Amino acid sequence: MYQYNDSDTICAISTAPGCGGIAVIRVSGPDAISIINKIWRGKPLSSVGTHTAHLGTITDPENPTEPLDSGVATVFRAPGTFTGEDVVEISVHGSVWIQRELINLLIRTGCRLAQPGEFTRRAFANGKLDLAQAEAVADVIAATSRSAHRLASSQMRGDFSKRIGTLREKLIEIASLLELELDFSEEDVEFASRIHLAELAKNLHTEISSLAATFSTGSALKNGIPVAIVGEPNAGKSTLLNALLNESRAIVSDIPGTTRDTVEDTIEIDGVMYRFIDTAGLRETSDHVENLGIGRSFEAIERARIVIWLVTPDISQEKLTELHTEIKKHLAEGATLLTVLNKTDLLASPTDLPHPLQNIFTESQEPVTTEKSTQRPILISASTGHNIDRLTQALHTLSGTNDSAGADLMVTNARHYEALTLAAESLARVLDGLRANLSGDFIAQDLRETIHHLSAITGTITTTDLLTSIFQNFCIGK
Ligand SMILES: Nc1nc2c(ncn2[C@@H]2O[C@H](COP(=O)(O)OP(=O)(O)OP(=O)(O)O)[C@@H](O)[C@H]2O)c(=O)[nH]1
Ligand SMILES: [Mg+2]
Repeated sequence: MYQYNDSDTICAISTAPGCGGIAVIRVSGPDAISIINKIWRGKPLSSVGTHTAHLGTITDPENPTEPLDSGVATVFRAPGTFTGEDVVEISVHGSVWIQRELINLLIRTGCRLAQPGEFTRRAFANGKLDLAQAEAVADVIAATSRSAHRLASSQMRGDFSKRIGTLREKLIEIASLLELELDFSEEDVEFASRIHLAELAKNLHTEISSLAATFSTGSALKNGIPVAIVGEPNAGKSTLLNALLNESRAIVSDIPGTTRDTVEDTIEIDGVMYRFIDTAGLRETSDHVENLGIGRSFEAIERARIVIWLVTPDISQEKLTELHTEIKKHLAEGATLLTVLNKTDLLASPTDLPHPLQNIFTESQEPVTTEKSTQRPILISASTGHNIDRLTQALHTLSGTNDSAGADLMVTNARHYEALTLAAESLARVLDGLRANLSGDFIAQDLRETIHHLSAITGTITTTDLLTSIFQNFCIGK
């Protein structure tokens, strides 16, 4: 169980586990400086200024003849520190043994081992960060692409919290107008016109809903956008996966039905992380294992935000229609189907398309569904690499990173999404109440609920259980 006592001085290894050039051990709490002073040979740290670094030797007072290591202690004095407490970071040689010995020595000298996320939890407790910012610290550490990093660092800086704060203030304003009306209800005075309040509430509802709607893109950017590559056996799906990843990840052969299971890998292209999923070719077969694989291909379509449907010049009209219908049946809401013609190197000229493809690529753009789609079909050759860059450009357009409207303000955290959805729901009831001219009591209650949900995002209102569940997912030392 997570025991939280903020009067303890805590310590933890803050660098990655294992052996590195340097390891950093972080100590935070009221006794941070005095504890380290006891094991420090060099300038007494009690007399040094804040944000200063000092070379010295770490020595166990019980074994004074054999120093543990030489290292650098950086002293940060409260309150201007990450946790808001006195903090000392000791950099030592990155030996696993030195790290372990130093931690043991610190514990013997009066520190306690930090719980996961406890440094950040203390930063939150001491008002250095609000809850959404604290959560973003973990996201910044976990970011594996430019877009994921951009979203997380903007949230860590407080842009998202500021937006939530503004929404909350506007709601409080409406609430106070309503409360005022309640206070004077006996005198039958209406301070704010209901029409005006409904107008305000409606605008806020739109704002909250559209913020919540950014979650699907936000979470895809944070975790990697799932892109399924589907099509008939031998269409070149595995060849395309390998071309996109720039490595020979999946087996390619001219035997239809080579890929039996889904093959997944991630890669960052132009700052966006994609999770490409190569699938078993779609066809009727009596092979049991292959059929299991085809079942997984449909699951991959259902999970994908973008589906690349790879077709080849020799596809028949019948097959084209049949597959199109089948794939669309499994397409998730809001997902995009991108039809791509492969093996164009086999065509005498790109305009030399067989009849059924003429239909799909010239007259009808139907397979390319959403308004975000690139309207022109993409003609590639997975084996020569021709136009793969056009395909990745199309993916970039579909990724949502180009949506300029507050691209950095996206919901990436499921907890925030849930809170925004609940806030939108209770605000919708406020709106209904205002329109139905219900008594101010009822409306004020739903309004308070809306404010509560927004407050939970930034942690203005919080519970120990919530904090525990958030911080226990952090790594130790953060
Ligand atoms: N000429 C030409 N051949 C290609 C191209 N892309 C793939 N091929 C060939 O087509 C055959 C099938 O390629 P794969 O990538 O294994 O096809 P797949 O869609 O993964 O097939 P399954 O796993 O069986 O569903 C191989 O012989 C590839 O070399 C292309 O752009 N042009
Ligand atoms: Mg394959």
